[in-house]
Amino acid sequence: MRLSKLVIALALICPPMVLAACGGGAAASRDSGNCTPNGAGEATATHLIKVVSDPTTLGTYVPKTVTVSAGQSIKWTFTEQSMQHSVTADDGAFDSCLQGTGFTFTVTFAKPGTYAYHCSIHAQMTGAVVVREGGA
Ligand SMILES: [Cu+2]
Repeated sequence: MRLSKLVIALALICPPMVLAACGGGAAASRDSGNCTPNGAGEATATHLIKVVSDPTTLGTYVPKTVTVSAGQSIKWTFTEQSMQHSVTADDGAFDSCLQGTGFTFTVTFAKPGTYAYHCSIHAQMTGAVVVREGGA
């Protein structure tokens, strides 16, 4: 009886949005489903993209399109305060999975081409990376 009352008290103290923090969950990434991040590296990024809130589309990438040279890296920084988003390549080449504020995700683009990506839960959130031939 005592234990169940304690659990109920904790549930009342912790609103759903911060329940994970209250519960002491250490995981940096709280994925929905069975998503496993892939494609990330530790390279020093030459280009930065912010993942931010947007009144119309819930979230957006700033800037939405970035052009880099082959071999360069992009770092996405999640600054959204109210909900999680992902950086998910349309072809599956990279996927941050759903992440919250403070998460960063760096991808190195070795081959020229256009890499479209989106947020896995907000279809209206889209972006693209255009990779040109690397300079000598
Ligand atoms: Cu999103």
